[in-house]
Amino acid sequence: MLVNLARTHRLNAAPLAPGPVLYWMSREQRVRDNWGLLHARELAGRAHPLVVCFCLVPAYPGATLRHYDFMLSGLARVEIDLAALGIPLALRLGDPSAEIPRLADELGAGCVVTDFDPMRVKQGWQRAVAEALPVALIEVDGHNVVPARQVSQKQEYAARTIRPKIHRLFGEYLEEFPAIEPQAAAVPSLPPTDWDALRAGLAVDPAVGPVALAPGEDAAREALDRFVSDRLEVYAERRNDPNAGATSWLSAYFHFGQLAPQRAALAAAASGRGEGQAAFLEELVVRRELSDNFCLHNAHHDTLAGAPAWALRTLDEHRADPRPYVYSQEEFEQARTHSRLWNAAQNEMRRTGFMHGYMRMYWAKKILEWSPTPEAAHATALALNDRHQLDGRDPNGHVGVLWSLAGLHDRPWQTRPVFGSIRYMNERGCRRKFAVDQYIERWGG
Ligand code: FO1
Repeated sequence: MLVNLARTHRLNAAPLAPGPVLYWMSREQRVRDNWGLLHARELAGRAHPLVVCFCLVPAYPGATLRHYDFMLSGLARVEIDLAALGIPLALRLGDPSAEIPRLADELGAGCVVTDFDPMRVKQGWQRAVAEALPVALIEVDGHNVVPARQVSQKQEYAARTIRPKIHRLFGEYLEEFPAIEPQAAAVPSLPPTDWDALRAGLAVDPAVGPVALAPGEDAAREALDRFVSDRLEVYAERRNDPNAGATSWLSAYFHFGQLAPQRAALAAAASGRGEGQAAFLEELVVRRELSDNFCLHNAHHDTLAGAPAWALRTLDEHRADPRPYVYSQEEFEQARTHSRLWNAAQNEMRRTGFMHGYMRMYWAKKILEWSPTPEAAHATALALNDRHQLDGRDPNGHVGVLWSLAGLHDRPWQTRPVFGSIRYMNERGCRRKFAVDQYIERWGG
């Protein structure tokens, strides 16, 4: 087999029948380095056709034109690259719970393969599809180097508990991707996608517009190559300086599946960039897989209720503490706070679709301090993150917000007003770490 079966997981008990194979692409929107597509291709073999489907949901929760523009440009490339391999792309518009079983029925599919995704929305779609299909639905983890279901069977406490589990299996799973074999079997003829008509039919908020990041698999690979050759060397030392431009800027490519984290891990592991390599692999593999582990095993991953019990208790004990400032979601969104540093971070995100990782922590912690309740703070931070960040709606975003506001994967610290024992950050601390005024000047406070 081309694909290690430990990366696969059956989502229903229906049989795997001989016949066409349908790959329902969703989280992994790429043709190269895609374990799900490779597994579907090997199941189809020479005898049966493989058809790829992407089901476009016209109003994915919280997404805006910024996200759809980036995603659809990448998918148009996917269609071209699949065609070069003789594999058709069926683009369906609507709810996957209905569309995928319908297409599988039209094709007389013998099985359906799809991407592992721990998010609530995706899990709901997959459950509905698994129940409706008369044939096997097989999930493939094309996102984690060590598949999430192999790393751990429970929610891990912190990076320190998942790290040894990942490290133990890392060598076994960090393998080179095989090339996908072109398809010679006769395939059902499908009309090419009318991308302009699709764009015109979207029901998304155009107020948050496209950003400058180049979309698609080729652009993602170029961005990875540039990062490894130009910035990985200084990554360990400079990644926490929001002015240094030393981060990878790859998270949007990972979120939309235009780049496999495993491809980035292979490139970093082969780079020979000592400390930078180790620091990047920690973020890319340990922290990223910790986020998938949390969302997979915590049914409340998208609300404050997902936080650890000690954190919920301390936030509750400080519920009535007077707040130094109280802002509405709209005031936060428009960067109308008293803090020039906070406003600058919000502006960076609004304009570029990307806020520096260090500022994301400060930004979210201040939303906790300046909101009427911890629940309102969580809702505001998540809504703004999902609306403006190109990598919003991702397990990493959920974990980042809960880490900042509610002690997830962290421990209790010294008690303070509003925060209780949640780790605190302030502008003075930022000033010790980097040139705050330069950052404010760049983004406007
Ligand atoms: N996945 C889909 O299968 N269909 C969609 O129409 C779709 C829209 C979409 C818009 C913004 C966004 O950030 C994500 C979107 N996704 C869509 C899901 C995405 O591929 C990711 O899998 C999850 O958000 C993270 O796991």
